[in-house]
Amino acid sequence: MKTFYNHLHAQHQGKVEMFRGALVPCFEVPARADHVLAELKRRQLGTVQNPHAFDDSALTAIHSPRYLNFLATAWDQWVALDPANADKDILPSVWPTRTFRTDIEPDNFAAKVGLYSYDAGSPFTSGTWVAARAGAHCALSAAQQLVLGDRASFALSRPPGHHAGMDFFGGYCFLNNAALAAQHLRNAGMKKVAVLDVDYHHGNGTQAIFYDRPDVFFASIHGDPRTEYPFYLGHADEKGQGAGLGTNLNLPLPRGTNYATWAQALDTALAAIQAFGAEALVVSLGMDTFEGDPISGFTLKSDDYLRVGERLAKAGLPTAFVFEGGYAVEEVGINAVNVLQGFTG
Ligand code: SP5
Ligand code: ZN
Repeated sequence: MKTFYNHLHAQHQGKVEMFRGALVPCFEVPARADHVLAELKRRQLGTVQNPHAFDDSALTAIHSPRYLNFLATAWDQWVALDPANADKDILPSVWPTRTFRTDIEPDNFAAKVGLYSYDAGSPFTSGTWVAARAGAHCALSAAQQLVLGDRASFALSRPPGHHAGMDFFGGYCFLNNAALAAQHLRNAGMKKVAVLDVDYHHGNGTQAIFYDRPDVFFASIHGDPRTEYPFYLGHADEKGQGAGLGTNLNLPLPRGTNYATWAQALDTALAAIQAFGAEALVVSLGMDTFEGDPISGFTLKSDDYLRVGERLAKAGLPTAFVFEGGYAVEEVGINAVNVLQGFTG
């Protein structure tokens, strides 16, 4: 299995995020990817290479031009406000909620940041655009590897992607890597593809991007949004709309869910993906279902991830894994590589 990795991920290094009225150290740190890379090398699981180059137009297949333009210029706009801003991250503080207009991009920078985001937990830093773009290229390269005929591939990228929508960031995510990978497979001629999101948090961005699409099935197993982030999407009654009705499957589970129950949901999701007739699978591989995760509530153990990989392999589909969340930094490498090892056998 080929892994696509770019050291530029480390350019995205947030300082603090908003939590309960205080600024706390970021959970989504560069060391997460470093641990996965080290474990891949330690176990000699496949090869690691740099992503291929892609034109920025590859990104407009999923994201809006005005959002991409914002991401590309946000840091310079921020520092132009005040040179002292260079020492601080950008954190949104104002948002357009119901009854506000979102069709006009404000000139005010803080208002722009709010237009393109939905939480105060996702700092935008000096290196966020460079890292996110390189990460997206990892995901596109992993998808391309399936087009070339490989059984599996891995995008070891950060920041993660599944909370990012067509034109917004949030949940530590800026570009939706899994959606970009799925769209790349479609553009390459695969008629039906599926995204399976096993991150602890519902992949609201991915769901929204494909919600009315009949050609991309989205399935997600996650903490119940009534209590878990991202709160406002991810309920079981969200089934898709229009031509996409029936191509969205949410399997919310309560805090405290163990592997036995979680694995039943995984079988349900894989059966639906088979019934849909997907030709390839993109897995949003979040490792925050782990019992030791500091911000999540499931109780999966490290060995369980070997079984997860085995179950995914049984679906028999070409599979691109895309790294998402997982904040138990010391264990995230072992857990992620266990999935890949379980898959490859
Ligand atoms: C990709 C991904 O996993 N994003 C998750 C974003 C979660 N953001 C909200 C985090 C809330 C932090 N709660 C801290 C609890 C400390 N006890
Ligand atoms: Zn997550």
